[in-house]
Amino acid sequence: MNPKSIRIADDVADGLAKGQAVVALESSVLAQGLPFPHNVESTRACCEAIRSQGAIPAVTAIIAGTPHVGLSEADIDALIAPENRALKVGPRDFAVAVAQRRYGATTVAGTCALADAVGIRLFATGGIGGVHREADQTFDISQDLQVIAKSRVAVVTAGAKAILDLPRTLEVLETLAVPVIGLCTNRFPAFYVNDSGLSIEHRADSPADAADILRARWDVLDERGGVIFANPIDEAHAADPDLIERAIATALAQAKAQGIAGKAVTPFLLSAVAHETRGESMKANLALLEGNARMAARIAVALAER
Ligand code: PSU
Ligand code: MN
Repeated sequence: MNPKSIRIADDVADGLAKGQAVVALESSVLAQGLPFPHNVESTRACCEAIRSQGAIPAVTAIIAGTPHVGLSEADIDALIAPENRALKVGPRDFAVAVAQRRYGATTVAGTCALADAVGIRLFATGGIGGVHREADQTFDISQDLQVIAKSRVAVVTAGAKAILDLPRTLEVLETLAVPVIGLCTNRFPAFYVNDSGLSIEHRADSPADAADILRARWDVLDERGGVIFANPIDEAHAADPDLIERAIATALAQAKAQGIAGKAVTPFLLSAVAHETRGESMKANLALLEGNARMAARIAVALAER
């Protein structure tokens, strides 16, 4: 992607030019993921968490046809304004959003592509997309996995979204040669819950150790692709696993009955789970977003120290 096509906010451009720590944030969670006002409050809290560690936050989106890295408050208001009908955008939607001067809220895939293009190496999200349950029937595998695999970006994520088929998501990440590193854990987290029961081979026990892995991948070995840092939600904010699994089963049945397909699946399931758990899943979602933002900032700061 041509970096000249991207409008970079002044503080972000300045930070990148000086080699300072910068952390990208997605905007799909703003426009499709969380209801107002939690969406705006959550993004503000994530930006604050990043600043508190000495890094610069950069929310990405397409604003009236121009890709942006670093949004103003006015950009965020415009992105979530119902009349602007923001699209959920990954790289496959970029050309259409630009050509048609649309607003686009970037998914993990979209955010990775924009971050990579401008040289932002750390990205904090809630949970990446992956292989959906029954993907053997639907072929529904998130664009996120392929784009992470080819972007020079490290994604800090609370595992993958719990609505997914987590064992198969890990298998596809292996196929795509994406390293998955547990942060202070050898267990793959399950978004709202800190342990999916699945093991992951590699771990890093500090931001400095995490940054060492990034330097080895990108500087020493000169490899192109991304890295996943699996950061479990802290115990105090984790949701009850049985409640979550029951809610997911209900949500999946509703999605099937209503014929929900394609990119509508993930937003539908997450909001159905929030409804079924009377907001418990959303509370966990807000906590893990902020925790991931803080951790990504720590790793970005460690990476910037040379
Ligand atoms: N968080 C939400 N809802 C979402 C997403 C995040 O609460 O829709 C976005 C993320 O940006 C993630 C994307 O990258 O959903 C995955 O969607 P899909 O499964 O369609 O690839
Ligand atoms: Mn999909």
